[in-house]
Amino acid sequence: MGPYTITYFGVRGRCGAIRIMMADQGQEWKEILIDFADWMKGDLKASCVFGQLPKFEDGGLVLYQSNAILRHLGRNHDAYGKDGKEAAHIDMMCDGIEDLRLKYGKMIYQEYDTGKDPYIKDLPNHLDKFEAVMAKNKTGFLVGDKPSFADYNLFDVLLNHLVLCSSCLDTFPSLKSFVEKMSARPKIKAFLDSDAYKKLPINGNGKQ
Ligand code: 6SG
Repeated sequence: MGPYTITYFGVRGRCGAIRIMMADQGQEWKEILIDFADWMKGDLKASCVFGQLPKFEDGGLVLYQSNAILRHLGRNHDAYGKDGKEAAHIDMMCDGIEDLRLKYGKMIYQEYDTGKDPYIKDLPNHLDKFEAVMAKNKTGFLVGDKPSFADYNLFDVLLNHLVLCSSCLDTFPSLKSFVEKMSARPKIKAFLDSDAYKKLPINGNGKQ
């Protein structure tokens, strides 16, 4: 497997979870950051299967779609459950995280000024679902007893939401402890403290 390469815009965005997962799994990867002017030339866009980034390369394998990339890393690094039943639950959680990520993206990119406050007000009605799963599993992870790609995905989305609203996990003890423990994993901590991570804004329009 590998070496891995990410081609994406200079944001955390849809590569936040992928990068955190690679860091925690002890992987090194190459970053190709594309600026807006280069993207607008259109050649790279035309070469992408869905006309969008991120693009991910694992040796000769070229992948698009951030969740497909996470699943691929899950298979490569034994982070996709211990059997088919766990894998199915991990898929289910990842799809639930995608629903929240899409709602967040819509608010950030399309209606930040009018939508931010109602979004924060409604947020507990989404976070409580993840809290319930996390509390029920009791291992500190969504499924099974070690991190899966869904955990890295949830962790990234929760970090973004803590920037949006620093108190958003105060009523969700299992999620709060999950974020604290994931943040303290040595390789994740080193990555989150790195300039490579800190220099990137969360979103492409500067809102957060
Ligand atoms: C945008 O939506 O970064 N890809 C985005 N935008 C460029 O021409 N389902 C897939 C997946 O999960 C979604 C891909 C995603 O992988 S991500 C893309 O390729 C396009 O469609 C959010 C992000 N935005 C960065 C960005 C938006 C505005 C300024 C910077 C890039 C530069 C200008 C427009 C796009 Fe830009």
